[in-house]
Amino acid sequence: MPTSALTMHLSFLSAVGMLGLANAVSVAVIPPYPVNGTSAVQFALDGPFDAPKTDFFNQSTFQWWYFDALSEDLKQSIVFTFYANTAAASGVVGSPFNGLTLNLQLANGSMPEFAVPSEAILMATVGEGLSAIMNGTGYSWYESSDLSFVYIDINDKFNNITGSFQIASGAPHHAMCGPATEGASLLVIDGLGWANSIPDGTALIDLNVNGEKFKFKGVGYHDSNWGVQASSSSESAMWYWGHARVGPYSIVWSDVLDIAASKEFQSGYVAKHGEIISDSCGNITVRPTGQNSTWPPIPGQQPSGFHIVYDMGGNGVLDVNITNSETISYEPLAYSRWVGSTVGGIQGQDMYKGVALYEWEGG
Ligand SMILES: *[C@@H]1O[C@H](CO)[C@@H](O)[C@H](O)[C@H]1NC(C)=O
Ligand SMILES: *[C@@H]1O[C@H](CO)[C@@H](O)[C@H](O)[C@H]1NC(C)=O
Ligand SMILES: *[C@@H]1O[C@H](CO)[C@@H](O)[C@H](O)[C@H]1NC(C)=O
Ligand SMILES: *[C@@H]1O[C@H](CO)[C@@H](O)[C@H](O)[C@H]1NC(C)=O
Ligand SMILES: *[C@@H]1O[C@H](CO)[C@@H](O)[C@H](O)[C@H]1NC(C)=O
Ligand SMILES: *[C@@H]1O[C@H](CO)[C@@H](O)[C@H](O)[C@H]1NC(C)=O
Ligand SMILES: *[C@@H]1O[C@H](CO)[C@@H](O)[C@H](O)[C@H]1NC(C)=O
Ligand SMILES: CC(=O)N[C@H]1CO[C@H](CO)[C@@H](O)[C@@H]1O
Repeated sequence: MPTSALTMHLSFLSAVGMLGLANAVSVAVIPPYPVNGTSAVQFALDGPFDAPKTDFFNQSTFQWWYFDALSEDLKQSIVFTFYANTAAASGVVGSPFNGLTLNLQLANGSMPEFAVPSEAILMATVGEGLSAIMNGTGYSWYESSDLSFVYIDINDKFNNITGSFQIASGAPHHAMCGPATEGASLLVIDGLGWANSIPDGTALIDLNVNGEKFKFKGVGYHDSNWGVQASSSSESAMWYWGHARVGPYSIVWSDVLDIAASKEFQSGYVAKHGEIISDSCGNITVRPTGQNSTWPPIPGQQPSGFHIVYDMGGNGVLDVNITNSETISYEPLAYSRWVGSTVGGIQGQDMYKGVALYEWEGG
């Protein structure tokens, strides 16, 4: 592990210690089984942005840290999800408590998927950033204290995958409906939280997958979700979520429909040249397009793309169309994840092109 996150991590921690800044560091161990008791779960920003949002994980509390990247020709993509309490997070009974999944879209069109159970997760929060070792898996990550950089180190002996994944952020982190200030809401829907630490960035992927090179430079993204399973109305909700680039704009959306309550919760984010130009709730509408695009969606229907309209007040109306290029993950009636191309911009101004990675989740 020459450039492993662990090595960087330990040398960083000892450097911090020598500088007498040890109070900026907090360390946590998430055991590979639930802890009995009532967890204190955070849905408003209180402390380090990317830190675990519960004091411990009981049978029903969960969190995952998600990282993705796609190539600008839409032919390659990669998605990592690192889970604490996989069963509560995914609803898949019998899952290992801690674990990770890795989805690849290879240039030849095949889409291998890997799942690796983990022992304890060792975590250290420094500044706003979180670094972690998924013990016993060969996966670990290091994130800088200002969220400008993240590095995943892979030495996976089970699947014979080695190499690295990194993102240099190009767009500031944000809360659900505005800037990431103390106390800002991180609540997507009752029982589900969201912290978007890297809305857009330049990604470098350099892996060796069972002897084959998997290497590209593209667009990267990182966020985290957490929640309490039993109380979550996400059970009866469906959502559209995704991130895109179109010309100079970095865009992140989430448009959630609570089906039981018939209520829609929308969150939009746009940055340009590394500055947030709009970040709000209630002003962005995401709708499926093409032949099979009923809304609310009928499970099983596959639209051919999405139309996003975001009223940014004084900054104009962002209007973007996305056309699916490839379905990169699919669970019948429950979930689709795509990569696609974008066209759009601010109405009345220059129009641009770009790429996107996005999903529909049926709850
Ligand atoms: C947690 O609760 C379960 C069920 O009540 C019990 O079987 C288990 O021993 C408890 N675990 C601990 C560490 O106390
Ligand atoms: C876990 O903690 C949450 C509080 O955040 C509580 O609602 C839930 O009932 C607890 N689950 C168990 C199995 O104790
Ligand atoms: C694509 O490449 C992978 C890795 O080399 C290989 O395992 C797979 O069989 C290939 N798929 C196709 C459809 O050629
Ligand atoms: C993590 O793995 C290392 C190496 O196998 C082991 O020494 C250590 O005890 C493990 N830590 C935890 C908390 O499981
Ligand atoms: C793992 O991949 C390497 C190439 O990186 C190859 O030489 C080796 O045979 C593979 N090992 C197994 C067990 O497949
Ligand atoms: C749009 O966002 C602004 C700023 O967050 C907010 O004040 C306004 O109420 C929102 N409009 C709607 C229709 O929700
Ligand atoms: C997106 O498509 C809709 C029709 O589905 C069209 O009205 C709109 O102008 C398009 N926007 C852009 C930016 O192309
Ligand atoms: C899955 C699904 O709903 N497919 C439909 C998409 O639209 C075409 C044309 O209307 C139908 O023939 C498919 O059945």
